[in-house]
Amino acid sequence: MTSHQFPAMKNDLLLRAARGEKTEHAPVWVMRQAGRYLPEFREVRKSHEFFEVCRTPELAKEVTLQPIRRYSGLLDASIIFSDILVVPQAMGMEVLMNPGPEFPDPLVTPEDISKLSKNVDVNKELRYVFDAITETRKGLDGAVPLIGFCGAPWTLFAYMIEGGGSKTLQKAKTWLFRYPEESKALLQRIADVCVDYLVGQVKAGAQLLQVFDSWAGELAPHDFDEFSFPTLQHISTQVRHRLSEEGLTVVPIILFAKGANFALSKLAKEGGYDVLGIDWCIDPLEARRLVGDKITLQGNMDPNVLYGGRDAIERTVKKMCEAFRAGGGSWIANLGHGITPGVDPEDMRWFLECVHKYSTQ
Ligand code: 1CP
Repeated sequence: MTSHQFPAMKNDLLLRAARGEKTEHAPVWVMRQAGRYLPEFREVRKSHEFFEVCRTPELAKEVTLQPIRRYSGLLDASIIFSDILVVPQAMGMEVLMNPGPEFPDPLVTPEDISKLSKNVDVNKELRYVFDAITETRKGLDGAVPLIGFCGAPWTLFAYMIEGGGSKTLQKAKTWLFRYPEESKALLQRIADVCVDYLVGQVKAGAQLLQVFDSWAGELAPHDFDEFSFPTLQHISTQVRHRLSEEGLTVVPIILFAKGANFALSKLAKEGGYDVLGIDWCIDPLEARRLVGDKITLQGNMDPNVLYGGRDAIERTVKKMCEAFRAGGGSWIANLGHGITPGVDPEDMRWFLECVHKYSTQ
């Protein structure tokens, strides 16, 4: 139940796979499927700034639907067009996109935490995302489920301190090692906003949720355990608790902790997620061995294979499908990270066609 009435679902493959059911073929979607590799997206961006697209429900709906229209019948999910950095914005930080993320005033020392908003009202600050979700869900007309998402606390913490992308995360790690207690308090504060934000997305119409911990693999396993894992577990537990308390559908939750393959076993046992995303640095069969048979896996082709031509794409998809099938259990086909701007949209189509061909049971 949500507070809205939506069209009946015509394709619920993704929802079934996420709940651990066997499906006719692996449902497939691609991280960043609405984005710069699509000419129709670049066209919208010519006249609208990045966060303007996020903040205008009509535009966010349009770009979310672009890949669904272009690859009609081939994609099994849509993901709301937004960015993980809308959460730091809601917490009172300024974020620019040019072309990568830039924080003019990043957090430098723990004293700067006092500059963040004390009580973040997501219904006010992120209402535009909820409205975009409701509009998009209507616009999809039941074609495929709509995924809502947020960034994981550790990944957001890293951006808020680094002030943008970083190769080494030196500043964010300095905080972890020099100010561990202040860091944990900030991570927890971010996690609480994420919980409210994810619950609000389900209320607005999101049918699945994904948490992106893009920088998880930059941490030593013991640092991941200490700083990232507790907040990831807090999010899954609290979101489920709040959804059931408020009489909303307890939707499946996906965690993509990129590069944290060392943590797969623990995440499967104690993380509280229905689906675990994997990147291409682990064999799907090995991932299955680590997570057991209850969890759905998602992934995992190297996005750069999309630059290798049709034969390379077909060979790799075939191998990926064989490995996931050999492992047993349910899975969702995806790339091992987001699709990049230089990919030819027809090569993306070929990837989707190959998944349909080789993942049919
Ligand atoms: O000019 C543009 O249009 C900017 C390109 C772009 C796009 C299309 C950015 C800037 N964000 C997005 C959309 C986006 N970001 C989505 C949309 C839904 C979809 O998948 O189709 C999603 C899910 C994200 C999530 C996101 N943003 C992540 C997590 C996933 C990942 O790739 O690891 C991260 C780390 C970001 C930060 C971000 N936003 C944009 C860029 C270029 C980046 C990464 C910068 C960096 O390298 O640190």
